[in-house]
Amino acid sequence: EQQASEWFDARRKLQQQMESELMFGEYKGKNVLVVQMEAFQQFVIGQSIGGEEITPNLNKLIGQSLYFPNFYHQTGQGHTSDADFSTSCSMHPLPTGSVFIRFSNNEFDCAPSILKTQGYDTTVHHAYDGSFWNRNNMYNDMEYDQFYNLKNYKFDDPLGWSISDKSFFRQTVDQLKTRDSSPFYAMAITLSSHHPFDLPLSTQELNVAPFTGTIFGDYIQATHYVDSAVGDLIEDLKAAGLYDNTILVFYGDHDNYIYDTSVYDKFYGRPLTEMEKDAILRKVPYIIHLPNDEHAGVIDKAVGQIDTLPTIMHLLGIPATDNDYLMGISALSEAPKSVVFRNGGFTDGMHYFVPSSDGVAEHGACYSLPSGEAEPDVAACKMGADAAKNDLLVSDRVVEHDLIAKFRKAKE
Ligand code: GP9
Repeated sequence: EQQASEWFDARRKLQQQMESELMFGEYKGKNVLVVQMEAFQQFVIGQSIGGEEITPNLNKLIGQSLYFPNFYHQTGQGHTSDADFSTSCSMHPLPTGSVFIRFSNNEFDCAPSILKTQGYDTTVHHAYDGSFWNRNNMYNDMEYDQFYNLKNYKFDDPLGWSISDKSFFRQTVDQLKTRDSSPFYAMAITLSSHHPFDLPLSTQELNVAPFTGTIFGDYIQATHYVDSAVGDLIEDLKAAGLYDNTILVFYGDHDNYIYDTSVYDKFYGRPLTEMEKDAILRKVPYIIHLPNDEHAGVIDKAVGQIDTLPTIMHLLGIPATDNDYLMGISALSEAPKSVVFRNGGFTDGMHYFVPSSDGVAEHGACYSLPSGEAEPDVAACKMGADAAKNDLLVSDRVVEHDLIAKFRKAKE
C-alpha cells in the first residue's frame, strides 16, 4: 500500500510537468469525442492494396491532426474492455480476466468523473448489448451520465454483430445533438471490424489479392469499411456544427488476433524483423484532431492507451491533483516515460523489450530503437524491464485491493 502510494506521488510530479508546457489548457471547454476502433491495427495506415488506399479518410485526417506513429495498445485478456479501461481510467488492465467484469465496483479515476467536475456532460455509445463485458455496471460506476447501447439505436443497417459503423456513427451524432448545452465528453466504440471480419460482399470494395478469401484479406476489407464510416462521421460532425469545437481522438483497441506473422511479410513484401513481429501486433493508430486543424504534425514519442486521459486533461487544462490516481502521462508532455505492455514488455522510444515466458528479464530480447537491431547485451533493457514489472504490480494491487478508495479514506 505504502509503496503504491509513493509510486503515485512520484508519478504526479511527472504528470504535473504538463501544466507549464505547450498546449496546456489551450482547448479549455471544448467538446471531446473519443472513438475506440475495434481491432484496428496501425499497419494498414498509409498503405495501399490493389492500387487503392486502405484508409484514405484516416490518412487525410492524419495530415490535419496530431499523429503518433509509436502508439501501443496495452490490453490483456479483457480485450476491448481492457482498452476502454486503460484509456478511460489511466490504469493497466489485469494479468487475467477483465477489470470491467471482476472489479467494476472498485474506485477508479476515470474520464467521466474527472470531466464532470469541469461541467462536462458525459456519454458512452456502443451499439451492442449493454450487459456485454459488464458495461452497464462499469459505466455506471465510471459515472457516465448516459450509456447509449443497442436498445437506444435503430436497427436500420444490420452488419456483423450489430448495426454498421456507418449507422452507429450517424445515430451517435444525432444523440450528441440532443444533449444539453454543456460541453460533452463522449466515447464511441465501433464494432464492424470485429473478428472474423467477414463483412458481406456488398461492403467489400477493395481488390485484396493476393489475400482474397483469407481472414487477412477480410480484415483489410473491414478496416477499409470502417475508414469509410470515419469519413462519414467527419462529414456528419461538420454538418452538425461540431467539428470545429470538438477534440477528436481516434485509436485502435487491440490487435486483430492474426498471429501468423508471415502474412505481414507478404503484405510488406519483405520479412519482418524479430522486433517488428512483436511491435506490429501492439501498434494501433492514435490520432488527435484539434479544432481548425491546429497543431497538425507527427509526434514520434512512444505512448500508450493509459496516457490518453492525461493527454485530454492537458488539452483541456485540467491539472492532475494530489487526489487523482492516474498512471499515464500526457502524450503531449516532455516528461520522460515508457509504455508498459501487459506481458511485461516495454518501450521508452530508445529500447523495445520483449519478455520471455518465464518473466526473467535476462531471458528476454532487447532491441535498440530506431534501428530495431538486437542489443548485444539484454542488460540494456534490465532497468526498464524491472520498472515495467513494478508498474504492473502497482496497478494490479490498486485494482485488486481497491487501493484508491483506501488512499482517499486515509487522507480524510
Ligand atoms: C462487443 C465488443 C467486442 O461489445 O466490445 O469486444 P471484444 O470481443 O473485441 O473484446
